[in-house]
Amino acid sequence: MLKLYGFPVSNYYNVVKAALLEKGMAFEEVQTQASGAPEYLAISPMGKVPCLETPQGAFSESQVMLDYLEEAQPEPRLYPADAFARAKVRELLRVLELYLELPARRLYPEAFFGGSVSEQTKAEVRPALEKGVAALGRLARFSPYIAGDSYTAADIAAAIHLPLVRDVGKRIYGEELLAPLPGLRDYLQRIRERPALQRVFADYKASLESFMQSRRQSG
Ligand SMILES: N[C@@H](CCC(=O)N[C@@H](CS)C(=O)NCC(=O)O)C(=O)O
Repeated sequence: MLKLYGFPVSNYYNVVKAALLEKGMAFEEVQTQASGAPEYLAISPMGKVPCLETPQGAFSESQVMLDYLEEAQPEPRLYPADAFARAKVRELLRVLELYLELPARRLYPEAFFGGSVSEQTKAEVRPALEKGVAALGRLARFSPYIAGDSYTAADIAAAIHLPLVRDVGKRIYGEELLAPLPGLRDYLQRIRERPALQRVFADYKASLESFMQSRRQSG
């Protein structure tokens, strides 16, 4: 059986978990924190979560996991069959990770964990996020899904990463950084209704308090 290493507050873990649930694949969740311990680095070379263990071995990187799951079990599809349409979904996934989630992540210590981030970092991240939002605006269709008429892996990533980017904007800059994406609010509400995402968000909520406590204890 597949084993998914990570924890239910990790957004990248949750993307893969939602894909497994959408596909109805059997998997075991192995509660794991990111770690530099040699035994974890042996299965996740950067020490990050998630890590996916398969009967043939383990590997890291959530987008690689999404590809693997699609190849291992094509139905129900999370990528279009057409090569170009599939490339557009992967383009959305990259833009969401590289140009929205990653810059926003630099602000998580202050936005979510009671720490502080330098004014310089805030000044650097803001234009980066604005550029990422503009890029997403050029790609997102919301008609009714982010890539067009079918629900894809990019919808899962959007449902999980974009609320974090939105909250960072509000908490750090006091602004709606995602305002240039008309239709986003309704779209997010709509896709959150999917049972797989409901389960992921319910598990997230259930473990948030103990996660925050452990962050506070570790300083
Ligand atoms: N590109 C990676 C990002 C994974 C990632 O950043 N995970 C976070 C938890 S949400 C993590 O492990 N952080 C600890 C670290 O960066 O060392 C993926 O898609 O899996």
